[in-house]
Amino acid sequence: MKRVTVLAGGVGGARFTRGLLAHLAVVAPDAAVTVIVNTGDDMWLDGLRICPDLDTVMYTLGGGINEEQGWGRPDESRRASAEIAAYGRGWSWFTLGDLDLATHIVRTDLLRNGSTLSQATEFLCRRWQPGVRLLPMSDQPVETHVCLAENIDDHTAGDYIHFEEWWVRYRARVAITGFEQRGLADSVAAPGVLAAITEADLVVLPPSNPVVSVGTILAVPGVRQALRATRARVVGVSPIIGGAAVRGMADVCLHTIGVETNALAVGLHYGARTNGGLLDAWLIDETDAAALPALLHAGIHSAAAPLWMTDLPATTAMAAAVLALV
Ligand code: FO1
Repeated sequence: MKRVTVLAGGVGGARFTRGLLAHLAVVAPDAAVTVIVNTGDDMWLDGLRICPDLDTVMYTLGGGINEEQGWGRPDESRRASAEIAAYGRGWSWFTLGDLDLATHIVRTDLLRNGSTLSQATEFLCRRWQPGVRLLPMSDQPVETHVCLAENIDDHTAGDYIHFEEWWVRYRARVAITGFEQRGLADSVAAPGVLAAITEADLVVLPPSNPVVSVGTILAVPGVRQALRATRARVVGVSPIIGGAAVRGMADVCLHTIGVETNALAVGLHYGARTNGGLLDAWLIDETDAAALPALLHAGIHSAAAPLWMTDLPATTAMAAAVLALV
């Protein structure tokens, strides 16, 4: 088990990877982990390039995360964003803490001076030392937008708003008709991304949002082909426990693309590798064990284990269960 690659979104993927690193430190100390991160949540705000999932993984693995929130920094203040709001600028409902702002300022400075997102990410990681190679899925900008199905505030049905406005301002409670991932078709996998998949010994789809996080990475041209071609075993971890999304509003996202919110449906959505899909194996929570026969019947080698990511021992045990599957 020398090379492990994780395709991660934000909080769920970051917490799982922290457990994976803890487990590998014991069973495979010389393993190298690459995390390919969703950049579809990224946006320009206050003239700064915000990369929520890259920062969440970097802070979580680098020891700088606000543990309760799962994003941003602990012991934050919001003096600068209050001043921006006083000018009537920015997104008053989107917290850009003073410490977090420094990350966006440094990244934007690097981008404006010719760095790619990969290079800027590598630079930021020199400080945080996440213990993994952190790769954006693409160096081209990709932004997930949602199409509103109803009027709200100054938006009307049919308008597209950025995913983060839907997710944070409206808590995904405003009906949408679908997602649009701007820039995705023209995007190119960032340097090292496809090789990190094809040359891995193990690829993990962690319990991130299967639609807007893992799904976005899978839609980058070449990624699915790399997953189909890789010599690695591809193992997924269900983000749905007992018919409910572990985190965030993944159930709303799944419903929007016509996938039921349960561990079996998401496993079938990713599909069995022996049947044109992506998964060699699928880890579900013990409460969903009744789905095991159907998953096996679909050609997906599966097992049940506790999947609540309550703390580091829990995520470490999850990682052990993933490795035991292959
Ligand atoms: N999530 C929230 O629910 N409220 C916020 O105000 C918020 C601000 C924020 C700022 C920087 C950042 O990197 C992430 C932030 N997030 C916030 C989390 C973000 O919406 C999620 O991490 C992902 O975009 C979805 O997984």
